Amino acid sequence: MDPHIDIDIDIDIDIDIDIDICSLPKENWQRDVHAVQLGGFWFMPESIKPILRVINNFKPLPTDVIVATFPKTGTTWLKSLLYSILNRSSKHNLAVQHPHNLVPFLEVQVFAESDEPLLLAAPSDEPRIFSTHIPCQLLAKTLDSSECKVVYLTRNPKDTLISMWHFVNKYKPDQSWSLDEATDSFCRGVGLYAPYYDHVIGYREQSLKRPENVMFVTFEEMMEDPRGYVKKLDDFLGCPFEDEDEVEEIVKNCSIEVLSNHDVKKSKESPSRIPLPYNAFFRKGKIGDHNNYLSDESIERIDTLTRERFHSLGFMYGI
Ligand code: PAP
Repeated sequence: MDPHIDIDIDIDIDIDIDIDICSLPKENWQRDVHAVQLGGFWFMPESIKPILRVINNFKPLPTDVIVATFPKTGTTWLKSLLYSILNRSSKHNLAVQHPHNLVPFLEVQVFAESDEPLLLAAPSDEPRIFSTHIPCQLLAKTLDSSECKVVYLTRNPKDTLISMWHFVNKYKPDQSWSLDEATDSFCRGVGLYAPYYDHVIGYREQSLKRPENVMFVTFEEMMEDPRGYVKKLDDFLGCPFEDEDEVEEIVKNCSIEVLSNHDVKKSKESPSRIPLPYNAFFRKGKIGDHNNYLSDESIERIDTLTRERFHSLGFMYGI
């Protein structure tokens, strides 16, 4: 990956808190499911208010740690890793709680209902760990206002698309969504928190501008060397391990095999404010699953976009 990337995108867009959602541009994401556009990104209409609450009310503490991701790029995995790194003896908690409860989403859980954050963590808990899918372009002011640490995880666009397509078809079976439709939406840049490319580029740029505060990681690098990445995350967060066995233990406890096999993960319970079974966030967790689904034509279409959107900027990732 070329670290000397030169990206100039419009970051830090001003948004009016009293925005009329009906006035926002609307576009088909799936058949009969519309997304609305805010600040150049697409969201479900019901997500707009909570997102604006986060943008306007979230005041990160310098000790906060934030997991930032585009959906389906490995959020659940990174949550469990960071939770384990920051709470060294976390094995039991990971066995009985979902990573989405241990590391709540700002826009889905913490600011779901009001401008006041829900107290999901004890006030004395430091560092607090939150997560978000909100693009950097909308959150830059908030993140810049604090010395908090942000870890952004991204994933190959084709595997990200396939993961989302499976997720939607499994958990919203009434809205059968063909892979061609899903690919088309992805390439048009319409979807949850989409366009994917702008999302990645925004955080990538921040990580280059503020490397002490924003760390940019890919699913593939982490999958190929999980031990090395646990140590890198650890160094970034300023709490280095002294014991290699601890690193090994964290990698094992956060593997998809271990995480998805805890009894609670197999139950029908839902993580707080997320109306889906615990196991909805675990499927294969592999690199390259798109090869089992995408046609050569679709692969070429996405790769062309990846070259245009990433490679032309010197960011040699995603193909
Ligand atoms: P979210 O953004 O909706 O919270 P997220 O966790 O980012 O979802 O994505 C789920 C993907 O991460 C799934 O990928 P797949 O569909 O290609 O299989 C899921 O399997 C994968 N995943 C979840 N936990 C882990 C883990 N511990 N290790 C590796 N991959 C994981």
